[in-house]
Amino acid sequence: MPDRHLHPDEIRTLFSRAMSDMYRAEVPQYGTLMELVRDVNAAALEADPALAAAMERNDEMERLDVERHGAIRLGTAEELFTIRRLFAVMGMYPVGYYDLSVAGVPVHSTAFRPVDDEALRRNPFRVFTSLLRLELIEDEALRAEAAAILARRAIFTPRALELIEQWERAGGLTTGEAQDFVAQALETFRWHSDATVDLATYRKLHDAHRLIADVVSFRGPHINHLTPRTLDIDAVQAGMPGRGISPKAIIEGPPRRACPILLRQTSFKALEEAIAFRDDEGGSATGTHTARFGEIEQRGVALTPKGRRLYDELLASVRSEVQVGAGGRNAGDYDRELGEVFARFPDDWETMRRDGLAFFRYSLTEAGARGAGRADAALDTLIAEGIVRIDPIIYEDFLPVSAAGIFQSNLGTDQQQNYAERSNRAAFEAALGASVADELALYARAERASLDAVEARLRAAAA
Ligand code: OOG
Ligand code: NI
Repeated sequence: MPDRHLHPDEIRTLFSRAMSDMYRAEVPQYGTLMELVRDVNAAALEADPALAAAMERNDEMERLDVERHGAIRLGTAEELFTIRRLFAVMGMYPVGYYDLSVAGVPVHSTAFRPVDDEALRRNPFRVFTSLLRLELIEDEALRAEAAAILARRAIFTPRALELIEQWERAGGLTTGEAQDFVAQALETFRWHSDATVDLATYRKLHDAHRLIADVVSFRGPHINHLTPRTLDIDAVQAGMPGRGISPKAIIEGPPRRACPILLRQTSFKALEEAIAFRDDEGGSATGTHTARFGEIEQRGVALTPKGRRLYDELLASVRSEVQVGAGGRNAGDYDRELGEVFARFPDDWETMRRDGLAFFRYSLTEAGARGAGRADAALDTLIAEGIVRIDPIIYEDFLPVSAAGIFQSNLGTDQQQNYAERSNRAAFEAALGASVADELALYARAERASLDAVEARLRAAAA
């Protein structure tokens, strides 16, 4: 009898733990940040029993301590194609298309993540995955050189490729195979302190864009940050200097609210790390490279298209009013403006629900479960009468404007560039070998399923 297959959710948990251990060993400040986040989360839950109860009810406690996302940047279509197959082994699928060229970053991206409720509850580990767009390099000779360098590298170990094929053939991996797979997959994400190019080539790539140098000069797509989830990002931001970490000037995303929406993020600056570059004599020359940083995030409710339009409109108005300069100039003005402008976004769950701004999960209260509700009553009535309860559906995805802000803060704010060619989702999906899922459809489906379950229970209670 063959050994039973390990569930993809369990392979994902093994992998996310291995990644976290590796990153903590490589970037000690990440470990410090994790401790700070753990302390802040414990204090937030103690100070807010309602939040603690809501998280219990929605099975969010289990995931909180293991929750994090990471990011990588790939160089070729083939790499993206294979990484999709690698993530599938762990139950992670491409969701969403993000075009960062609008922000002067020559990549487009997706997020690999679990999609169904049960898998998200167990471990929502996500990897924001970008593909370099070489076609956005203007210098033709440099573009050809970068393509040739990338064509020579192999970012997956032969054993990792074998195990991916084994998974595709057999529909799963045994426990032993899964452990082997995790160890092999980890190699793709590891940091390399030796570059594959000489210093002169690195500088040329770097002059075209720092991110191009980051992708092209190394043997693999090192994980460039791992982000734990906090319940109080302002407390973490304020607590960072006390633990020897200096955060970026502003928190990206919406302002602090009673009812959090979407995603708020902040980061600490990328480290300057020593790199051994090749030289012509077969020896090496020392230089530096900055790529790896730390980030934290606080997640709130997923917005409907209507809610998202309002969010985008308000944020754009703040950003056109106040520009945060290098070194955090105007950060105070920006935060004030953000708070004032977002007063237009309702800040209680029931108004947000009635206005169709956000997605919610519906369930029966205890009274509802005892059969106090009428199956034919309107939903608004059932909620008002305390028969049906609503809980926010957490936003599991990313925000391109925030992502660009994180990119910029790590690349130096002097790096603003505009690329003529824009969004090219079709090319991205062709490289991926699959289409990306529509995140809004996923939230709508989760909301619909909870409503159907409530209706069925009310009807059963009435019968
Ligand atoms: C990815 C930045 C995007 C986020 O949290 O929005 C991201 C990168 O720097 O490669 O991780
Ligand atoms: Ni991130």
